[in-house]
Amino acid sequence: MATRLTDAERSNLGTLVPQWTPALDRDAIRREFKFANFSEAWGFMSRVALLAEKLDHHPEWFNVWNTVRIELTTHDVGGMSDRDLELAQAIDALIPASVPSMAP
Ligand code: HBI
Repeated sequence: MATRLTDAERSNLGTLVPQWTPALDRDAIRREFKFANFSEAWGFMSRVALLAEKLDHHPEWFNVWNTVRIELTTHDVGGMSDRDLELAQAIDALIPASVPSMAP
């Protein structure tokens, strides 16, 4: 069961998920990723898809060539929840180890 983010968590997003920004038009967080090419972007999306299935929480996303934009929100609570933070942190943990062009 997802829990809607509290006001304290909302004002602390910069610490909890520093790479993600609040969407301006809805109650969601978003992050844009740039890869070396489409193949790398698609490989990343495949890894995120497997992760999402495991967590039973799914991204809304958009891809053009080397760019992937992800938005996370929770339909079940009508806005951002702890499950969005969990998925965002798990996605961040995929980077950079599994993405050659994003390795340090
Ligand atoms: N993914 N982003 C997101 N939001 C949800 O509310 C959600 C989901 N994946 C599965 C899921 N809910 C299930 O718990 C069912 O409600 C379908």
